[in-house]
Amino acid sequence: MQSTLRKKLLDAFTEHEGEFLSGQYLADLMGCSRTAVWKHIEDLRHEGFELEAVRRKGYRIIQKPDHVSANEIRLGLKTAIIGQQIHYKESVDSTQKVAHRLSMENVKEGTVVIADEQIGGKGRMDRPWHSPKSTGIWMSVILRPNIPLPMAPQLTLLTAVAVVQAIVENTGLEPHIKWPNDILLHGKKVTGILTELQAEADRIHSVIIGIGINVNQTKADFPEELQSIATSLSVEKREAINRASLIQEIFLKLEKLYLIYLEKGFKPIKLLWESYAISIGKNITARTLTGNITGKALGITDDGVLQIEDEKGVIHHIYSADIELE
Ligand code: BTX
Repeated sequence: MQSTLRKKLLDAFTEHEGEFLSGQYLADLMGCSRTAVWKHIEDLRHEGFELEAVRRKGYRIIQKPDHVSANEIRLGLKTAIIGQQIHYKESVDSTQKVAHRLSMENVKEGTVVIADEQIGGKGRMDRPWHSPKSTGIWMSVILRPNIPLPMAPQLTLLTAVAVVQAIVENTGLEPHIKWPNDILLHGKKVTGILTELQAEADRIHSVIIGIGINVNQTKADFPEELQSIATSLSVEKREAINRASLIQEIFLKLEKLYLIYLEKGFKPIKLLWESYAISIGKNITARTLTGNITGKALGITDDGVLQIEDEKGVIHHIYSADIELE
């Protein structure tokens, strides 16, 4: 009940962005007394929202805190699918694990798990993902596309495009993508994406897309072994970034691209992906589980598979690897 009222309140402020809303208007909308509205407003204040209250005009939200719980993300959210359900945890082992559990319970498509901190954040092949408290975006999105299993890696590429577009939109920074899942700023990793599947036979039950973004860490916040390879948005931009606003932008871009993808397939996404990729046309080494392949990166196929031409002119198809640029 409380959370439904809260949602109504935040939805009203979202719809009337920057405007004053009177106590009476909100009371009518929420179906409660003006005193109850005032209590909700006070609660928001305690949670760090900056609100202005003016006699005869009402209330207006001036700034939301840099929290990433459902409230801050709901205020201003313009999507219809992604982020409509948010499970926020202050501290969690890995948002992927929580999302896997929720997905088994058949939660709605677009449900997102967000944590302020991960103790056991993971990358690909069970590598650790450093996810310190209150500085980054650590989240997992549950999707249920009706696509065959081999197409699932395309969603990693799609997500990378969405995150890059959102970063460009929100910060003006210009990140690049290194196949398949690294987003880099000035050659350093600012984002990692981990796509995991729940499938039966060759049908996908759900795709769990883990997104880790370094947002407000300082250089010193990174452990020594990451300092030369990792960076954050605020290090590059030299100012603090509001995480909730960036999350909203990611949801919006992700939803737009996802709907295009479901309707038109991977081709339009592929073109966008290639426009942000740094490796295409360059000499690279792909470190795969079965050995290294060095050559020129030709591009990706319509299925999202990386093609490398070695010095003998043989074209290799790379499904999974770490890439080094030469
Ligand atoms: P990856 O395997 O491509 O990258 C993992 C490697 O990246 C690590 O071995 C380390 O060298 C480096 N690394 C670790 N932490 C960071 C960091 N914060 N910034 C930059 N480099 C780092 C990438 O895997 C996929 C990461 C997905 C993370 C999200 S967070 C939400 C969700 N929950 C979860 O447990 N994982 C995903």
